[in-house]
Amino acid sequence: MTVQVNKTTPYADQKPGTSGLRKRVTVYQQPNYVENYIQAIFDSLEGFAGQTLVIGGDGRFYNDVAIQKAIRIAAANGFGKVLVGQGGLLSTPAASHVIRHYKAFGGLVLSASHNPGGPEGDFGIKYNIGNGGPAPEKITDAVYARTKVIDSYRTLDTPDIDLDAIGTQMVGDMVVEVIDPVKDYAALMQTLFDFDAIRALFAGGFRMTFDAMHAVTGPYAHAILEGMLGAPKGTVINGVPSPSFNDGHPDPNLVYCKDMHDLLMTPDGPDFGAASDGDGDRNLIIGKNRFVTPSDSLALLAANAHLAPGYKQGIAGIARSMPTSAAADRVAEKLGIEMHETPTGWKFFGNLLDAGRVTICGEESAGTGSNHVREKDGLWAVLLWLNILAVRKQSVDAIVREHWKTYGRNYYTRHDYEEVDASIAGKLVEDLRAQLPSLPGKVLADDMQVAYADDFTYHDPVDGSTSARQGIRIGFTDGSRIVLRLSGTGTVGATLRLYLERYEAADGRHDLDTQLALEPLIGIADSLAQIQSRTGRDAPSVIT
Ligand code: G16
Repeated sequence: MTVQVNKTTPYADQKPGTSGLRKRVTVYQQPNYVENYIQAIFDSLEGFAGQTLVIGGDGRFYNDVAIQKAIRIAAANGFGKVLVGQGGLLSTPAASHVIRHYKAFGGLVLSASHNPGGPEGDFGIKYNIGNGGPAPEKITDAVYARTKVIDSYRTLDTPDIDLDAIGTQMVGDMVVEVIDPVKDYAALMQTLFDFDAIRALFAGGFRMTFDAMHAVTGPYAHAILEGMLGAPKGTVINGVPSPSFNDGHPDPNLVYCKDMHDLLMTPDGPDFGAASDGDGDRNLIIGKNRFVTPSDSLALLAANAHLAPGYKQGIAGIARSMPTSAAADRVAEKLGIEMHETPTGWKFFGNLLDAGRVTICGEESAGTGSNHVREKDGLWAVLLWLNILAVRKQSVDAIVREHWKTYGRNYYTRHDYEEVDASIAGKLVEDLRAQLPSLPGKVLADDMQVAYADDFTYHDPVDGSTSARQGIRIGFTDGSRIVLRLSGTGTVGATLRLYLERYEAADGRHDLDTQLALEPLIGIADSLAQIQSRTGRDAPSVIT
């Protein structure tokens, strides 16, 4: 079949962010926008002729259109085979597993994660390398450079393939295999967790609600929780993926899962509540009367992972993104294992996982995962929690309290200011950065003394690469921290993220209201950065 080489002109805005290229659907619908980006990815790679490419997405609007284009471009560029999830679906962690399991060259993950979907919503394309994880900066930088000069793309003139028919079809000389999106992932989960113990937990009357948010985890949660683990039907809610997420916002936090949170706070509510996001890599964990912050969840999972068969030998180390609270650091210290602080973005964990230096990773942005794949994994976190609950036979609340008694509590919150004018946000960060050298030693409100103030630079201990300007950190002598950075996943204007953390020792007070406990730091952050006056906002858009 003749390969078509079509002329195109570059788009100036195809710079990958924290996690691939995320834009409004309407941006992606411009002529050749998808084609340019995918061709730029392939142009930045070497050695894939005849190899396998995995393609999957979270089922959002435009998923099917982009997948058909990607398949044709892959065939015209010389891939030997494409593995694609039935209906175009593969959760992000499942895509990572499929890449690893079938030793694919890499994969295209089509998702804008927790961002809203539908014709007016967001879409995204991310390239993952052969280890199953997001491409490192070396590749994403090369892709961006290529998008700026691209003048042609390769494709074939072939009909759409049937994404619903499991089995193989041909596109030119390339084989396309449509696979069950759940099967391989579910089998992997069975190797990690004690399914008998979790089954016994449900059989004993343990009640759970899992909100799939009309997104990709629905089929996975139905199959694993209700199918394999015997949770009663109805445990999974909103379990049918919808291209617009039923006009919802598939972000599993206390804003978009407020109903579930409120239910868990009632005396008759279930024992355990959980949710996952658009593409299935984030998680929300709530026990009866106890919301578990993502930072605490990372620390708790690391401290208890040995209770699950897949981790019974113990864990090699823990990694967390810089803005994530230091709760996990205390666990690593006690276990005598390595602890790593990386920039925001799951791609920074890949080298540490590949080198066997860490087993569990996590981020404040509701992501936890392990070396079983190279993405964060929402259902994995839920299953590890269930495994721990089944073994310890205690409530989530009791486990959390015991943890704080042993390690102390890191009060933690994140304040987001969304859709701020990008130039105002940029200037705000720049001005704060300029103040940093003068801050160490200064005593600010409430007798808080600054211990250090810098813009985080990461030195990857595995490949020696350096990533600078990864977020402003102002640390205090009592272990408290203020972190400020601009999000790399928003699609409109700029999102300012302010992260606040205060440590309360093991014998300290652990029952304060989080926002009250952090009030002095919130005040200091605002007086240093003048967020409210400069943005004209009197409150954050979202508090997590
Ligand atoms: C992505 C990345 C995460 C990051 C999060 C927020 O998650 O994979 O590593 O923590 O974005 O990033 P930012 O603070 O730059 O917006 P996801 O779930 O959106 O793919």
